Amino acid sequence: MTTRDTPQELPNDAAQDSPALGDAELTALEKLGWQEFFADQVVGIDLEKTPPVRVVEAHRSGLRVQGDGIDQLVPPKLAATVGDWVLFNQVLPTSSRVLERKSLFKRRAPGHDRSIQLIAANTDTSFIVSSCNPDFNLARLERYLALGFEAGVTPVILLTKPDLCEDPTPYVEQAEAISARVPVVLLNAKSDAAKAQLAPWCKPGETLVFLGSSGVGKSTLVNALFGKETAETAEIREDDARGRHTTRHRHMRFLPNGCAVMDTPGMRELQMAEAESGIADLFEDLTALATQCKFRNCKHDSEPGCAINAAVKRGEVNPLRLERWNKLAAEERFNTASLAERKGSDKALQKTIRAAVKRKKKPRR
Ligand SMILES: Nc1nc2c(ncn2[C@@H]2O[C@H](COP(=O)(O)OP(=O)(O)OP(=O)(O)O)[C@@H](O)[C@H]2O)c(=O)[nH]1
Ligand SMILES: [Mg+2]
Ligand SMILES: [Zn+2]
Repeated sequence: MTTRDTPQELPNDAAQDSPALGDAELTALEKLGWQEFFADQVVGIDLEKTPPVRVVEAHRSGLRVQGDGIDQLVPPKLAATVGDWVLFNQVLPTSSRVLERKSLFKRRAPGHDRSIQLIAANTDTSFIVSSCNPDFNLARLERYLALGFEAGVTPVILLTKPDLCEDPTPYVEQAEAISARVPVVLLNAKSDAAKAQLAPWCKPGETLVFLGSSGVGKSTLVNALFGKETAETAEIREDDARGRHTTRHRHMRFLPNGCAVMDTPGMRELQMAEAESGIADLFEDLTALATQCKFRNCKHDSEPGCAINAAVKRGEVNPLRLERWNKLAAEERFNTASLAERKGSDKALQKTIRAAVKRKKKPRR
């Protein structure tokens, strides 16, 4: 065991935001969002030996986990993310078992190493936050929503800063037109009303995550829910309404009623991968129409018998939306294939290495 595998006790000040202890009826695990779904997975397991803990923060140096009387940092080698429930191996933390997830929000990792980055696990609601200002972008919202659907999480669009624009109606109309399945809430994150507007989703045992570009007000909304400054916020740039990447790492805080709230840094790049069904759900009307195209591999470009293009001509489908769907779907196919290829080549490489090791071990005659 290397020293990096040894759990480190956190300094006192790091533990100051531990779960709220106000509600005596909840157990320590329930305060962290423990649900039947996870309890069912640990029947017959010795929980003294491997107690359940939840990943509450992700740092470069590792993952902070909390459980009943446990608050530690685990080296980043553990393949878990914020929101995960883990059966904590106290001797070798990186060998802890990650419990099956209820949901998982992930994206293709930025940069060139073809991999998936896990963003948030076991969330029940994903709030996709956008502001009523020039940074509002339909295509970007659709990306978040498709990944939300793919994650198996109910997405809700939150439109902030209505107080800073003359008329928020066009923003609301555009957001509402994206999908009939996605509620849209217009709210001033700095107002007293914000907390009450989000209350329908803040249920005991449930986990919420705030996602969206930098500067849209995610941390301001977290503070609204807690009724105090628990998350750092900062003014956006005046020239282009972009944020300053104030929140640096993903972390969870717990409301006294046992609802977990996750804040995330604004994501610059949101590349689709392994999200085919999420995209299909978001564009369900187009997905359904596509089954009526003459050719199964129709690109909905200029092929004869294309049901989608016919619908565009009849004025039933917005051509710009069709363009965005085509682009997203093509990007998803490319990224998913390239990830699969890498996984395949990794496997092939491992096989070659194993074979070489075997050959080396064979006694020479
Ligand atoms: N007037 C007004 N200001 C808001 C509203 N929401 C957020 N702000 C302000 O917008 C700025 C950015 O808010 P943050 O909460 O830091 O944004 P964020 O999404 O957490 O940004 P990152 O942490 O960088 O990803 C702050 O100055 C907030 O006070 C709103 O609804 N109305
Ligand atoms: Mg923030
Ligand atoms: Zn077609």
